[in-house]
Amino acid sequence: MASGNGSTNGSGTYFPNVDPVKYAGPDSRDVLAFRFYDKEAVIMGKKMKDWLRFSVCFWHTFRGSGADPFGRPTITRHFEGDDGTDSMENALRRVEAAFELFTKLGVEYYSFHDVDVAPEGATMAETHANLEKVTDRMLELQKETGVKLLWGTANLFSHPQYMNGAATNPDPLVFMRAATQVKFAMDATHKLGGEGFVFWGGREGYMHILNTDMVQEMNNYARMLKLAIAYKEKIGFSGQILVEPKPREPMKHQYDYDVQTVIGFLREHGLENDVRLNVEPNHTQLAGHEFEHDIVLAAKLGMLGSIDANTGSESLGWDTDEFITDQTRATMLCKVIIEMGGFQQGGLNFDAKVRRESTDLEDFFIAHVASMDALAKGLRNAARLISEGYLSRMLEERYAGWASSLGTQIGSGELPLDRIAEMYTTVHELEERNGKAHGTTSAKQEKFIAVFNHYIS
Ligand code: XLS
Ligand code: NI
Ligand code: NI
Repeated sequence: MASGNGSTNGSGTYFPNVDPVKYAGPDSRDVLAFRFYDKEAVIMGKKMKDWLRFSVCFWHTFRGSGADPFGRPTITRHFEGDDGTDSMENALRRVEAAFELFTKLGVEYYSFHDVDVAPEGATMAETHANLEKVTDRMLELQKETGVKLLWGTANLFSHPQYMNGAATNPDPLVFMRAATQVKFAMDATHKLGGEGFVFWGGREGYMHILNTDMVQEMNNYARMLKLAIAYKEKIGFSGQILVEPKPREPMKHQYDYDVQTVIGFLREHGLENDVRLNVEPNHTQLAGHEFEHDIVLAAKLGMLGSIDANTGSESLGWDTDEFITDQTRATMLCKVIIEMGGFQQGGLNFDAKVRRESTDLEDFFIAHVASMDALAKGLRNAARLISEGYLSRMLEERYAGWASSLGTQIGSGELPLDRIAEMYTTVHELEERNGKAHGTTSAKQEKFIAVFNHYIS
């Protein structure tokens, strides 16, 4: 494919040289075709597109420039116009290009931050008017294309006024600025029929403990969530409120550290029924866990709302936001989705970007297609793994003791500590006599992996 040049000689205005991506089957060698993603195909009772609910994020795909802390932008896009500025004209052109890309990829959802889609004005009122104007056009484009909004969010981290935090700022006036942005962004999300509203606390953390009142800051963060929940009720917004954990970057420590921390925080403030989690595996890795750890934990605790489908490089200590292309990871992730019965209002949102060195226009099409296809393959693998049931039977067997009458008596709290000690003393004596102590049963890790690998093909 040659790069699109904005002419209108093919289908579409912005990417005339890219045809809508089609399912071509596993034998295809075309990187702009799906080998496994057959969106209408039914797997375990549900269409592939409904299991996966793919979403393209606006910020990386349409605002990504390849700039990094050490270098200037490397990527220029023809739909940015001549000047590439943050003008309304560019903003409106960009959304046209975005919907053409969504449609050609065949994704049904997208996500955005307020400032990705509309430029900030000189005043709050002007910023609001810009957002209204651009989102009005987005609403029309949604109606024309059938593409829907997965979630919206307010960018509470880029503006210099947020350098000391947004909701967690020592200054209440900055909290108010953040609250104002949240209100406008929630209104826009509601107008667009969004299925969620995300809080990612980029600046909600600290750089040094000596100048920080952690408890004040965490209480204020909870206050912001409570205000958003109340406002959601007020306007009749039915999307889910989501918190996206991340341990650090840009701050040294962030309060939304990981899934376990956020769930504890939500419970502390009585928010566990009103908030779900948007889990991003690259953040999980930054927290020192394996790729799938937080997704599995959130799902098992009934708290997984949505996924920012990306991955990082373990050898690098930052959020590299890479597209998922690895089969083991894709299968692990889809196993969780099937086990929880699919998403309710969430989806697989590509919070991922092409590399700084991937400067061709076709690169971002290829990146999305490759990841959608890897995840589609992962879904097929996971469906076979789950329906054949070997792995779940092995897991059940490993914990069978807890299903026995002794296990349930302990689990239910029926047996007090002294009774347990008394019983165990007798059991231990018996075991010693027979020379068979408990606790040395093989964990079968290699067998579990080997069985899992049977489905990675
Ligand atoms: C940054 C986050 C961000 C959120 C949305 O690391 O992943 O992109 O998803 O604000
Ligand atoms: Ni994210
Ligand atoms: Ni991230």
